[in-house]
Amino acid sequence: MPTSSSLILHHYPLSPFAEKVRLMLGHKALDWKSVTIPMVSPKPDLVALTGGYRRTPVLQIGADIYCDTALIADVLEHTQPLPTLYPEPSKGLARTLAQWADGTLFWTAMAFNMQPRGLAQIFEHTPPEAAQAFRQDRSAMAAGMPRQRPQDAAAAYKSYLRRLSDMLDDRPFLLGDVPCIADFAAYHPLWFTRSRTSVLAEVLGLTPAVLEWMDRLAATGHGTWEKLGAQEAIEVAAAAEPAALQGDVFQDEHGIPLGSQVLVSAESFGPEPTQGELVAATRMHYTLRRHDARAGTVHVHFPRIGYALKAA
Ligand SMILES: N[C@@H](CCC(=O)N[C@@H](CS)C(=O)NCC(=O)O)C(=O)O
Repeated sequence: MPTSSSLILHHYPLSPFAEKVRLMLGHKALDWKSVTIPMVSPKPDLVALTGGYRRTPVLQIGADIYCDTALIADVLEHTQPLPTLYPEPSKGLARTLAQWADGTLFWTAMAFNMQPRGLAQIFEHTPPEAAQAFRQDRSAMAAGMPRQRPQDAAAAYKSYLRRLSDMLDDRPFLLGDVPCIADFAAYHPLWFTRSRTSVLAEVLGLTPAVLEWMDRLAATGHGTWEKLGAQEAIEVAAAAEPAALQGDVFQDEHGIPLGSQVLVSAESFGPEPTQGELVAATRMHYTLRRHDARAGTVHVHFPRIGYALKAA
């Protein structure tokens, strides 16, 4: 069982999905270390750990590397079970609502946030090349994905905010008296509007109950953290052994046996695959074992939902 002080989050301040994890760390009052990663590729120090995956954030515990916030939430729950992110009796509902928020709500909010006025605010203090590099990097990541225009996104965003507001009519959090995974997932795209593209934040004023709910979640804080260098994080991995795998390591859906060289990649947005030996495919997660010249032997973990597994 990892101790909370061994948690290392690879992230950058502007990232909404990172804000989701920072708040979950606060919710569970955890201690963690913070490695700041670049906002755009190349990310050589991160990729030394992940073997290819470049999205943000990534959680490291020793030589175990956890990709995707849905998986990171499960790892935090295991590390510190209380307060739970999955209160009964609405665990299934909470996960399903969180998936909607991380997908539909996130992409709608970001299509709205990234309209020219929002982009101008994000990059107002940076050289024009930084904005250009960001646009190029993100359009390469989004190749093949449907693109929503800001005008269409604005209408959908307002509807989604009204739906969230309806849910908050008679309760402080989306599914009850305490926050659950759905609250953290629905919060982060709205946090971006409110704090990073605040020139557009009047849209949130239409639903005051949502703003009050955001204040309640923000009060959770980010737990206790200190900075760590990227090279030091790699040294932590190199000095550690991956944690032992749990018993039920194989649910085969692909006809690819354990021990095979495989590629795992996100189904959309950021197709860079990670290659390694498939050492576990549980009901919910894949684990790839790989060797890196700098990080040594690491286990890289992915959720099954949202990721494609192929023979290398
Ligand atoms: N499903 C992923 C989505 C992660 C994601 O799309 N993160 C954005 C930042 S908020 C990203 O990776 N952007 C490109 C980058 O940071 O390089 C998760 O839950 O972690």
